[in-house]
Amino acid sequence: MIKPDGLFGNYTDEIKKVILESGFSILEEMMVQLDENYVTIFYAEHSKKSFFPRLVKYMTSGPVFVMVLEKVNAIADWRALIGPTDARKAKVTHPNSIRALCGLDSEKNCVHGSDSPQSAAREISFFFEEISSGLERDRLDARRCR
Ligand code: DGI
Repeated sequence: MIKPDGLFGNYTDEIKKVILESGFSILEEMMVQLDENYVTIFYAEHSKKSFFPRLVKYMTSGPVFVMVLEKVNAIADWRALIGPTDARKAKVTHPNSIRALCGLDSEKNCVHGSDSPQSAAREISFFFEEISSGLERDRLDARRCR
């Protein structure tokens, strides 16, 4: 996922280029504006943390761009490519990582990556089944209202 700061900074094309040059295929992609409810579901594991209200504000501050990436060892390789959670640390320890390129700190870190096959399955289904069927419903409702 490219987070709102990645989109605001116009990093999408550059990140997609890195993705393809690193041997990933992009199977699905979608731009979506998250709301508080969606962020609370997506980041349920962090919902009791002190930084959660800031995380919700940030993740709802603009659209996100979500992709399904495919590659042998995709999860570990993508996590290595994005670098550590704190972009300030990434700039020192992983200067070629995506978070070093476009992230700011441990909150505004530009990109997300699933951390296990289980979370990848959950997150792919969340975006490309639950959210996209909701968007399709909204689109059909809007057409019916015209
Ligand atoms: O899987 P990661 O995104 O690398 O890291 P994570 O699952 O530990 O945290 C998820 C997101 O929550 C992270 O990308 C940004 C936010 N976050 C994590 N730790 C902090 C944080 N935000 C703030 N403000 N402070 C933190 O310490």
